[in-house]
Amino acid sequence: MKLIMAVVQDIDSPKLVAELTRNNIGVTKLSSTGGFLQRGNTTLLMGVEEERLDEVLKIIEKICRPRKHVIAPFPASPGETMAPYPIEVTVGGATVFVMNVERFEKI
Ligand code: 2BA
Repeated sequence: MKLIMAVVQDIDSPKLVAELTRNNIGVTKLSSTGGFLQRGNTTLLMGVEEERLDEVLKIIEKICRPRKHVIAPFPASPGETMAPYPIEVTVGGATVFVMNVERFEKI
């Protein structure tokens, strides 16, 4: 069994959760915050049998779109001067981690 942890944009999360659930893939949704943008995003946990791993990754890829965000000038760290110009970053589609599950039980 594998544990998939996917960080996705909030805007993609309802559709993705619905599609995973429709396909009988168990999913837990956590509210999270990106360290760089300090904006809300969504982290999904999915425990899946190895045979279904590619299927789940394809669903994530189909639904999660990369989007550009322009961020206003901000200090790199407290006390530092502002970056002099806005920065454009591309967020997503999704940041996905796949981990081996040593043991899985529902008690
Ligand atoms: P954030 O940390 O808010 O990052 C949002 C986007 O900002 C990133 O998109 C990337 O395009 C850009 N970015 C991040 N760090 C940067 C830096 N030091 N310099 C310049 N640009 C930077 P994604 O790469 O698609 O990441 C989306 C979200 O996925 C991240 O939100 C974070 O919550 C998560 N994430 C990404 N890589 C991760 C990792 N290695 N471990 C844990 N979470 C990760």
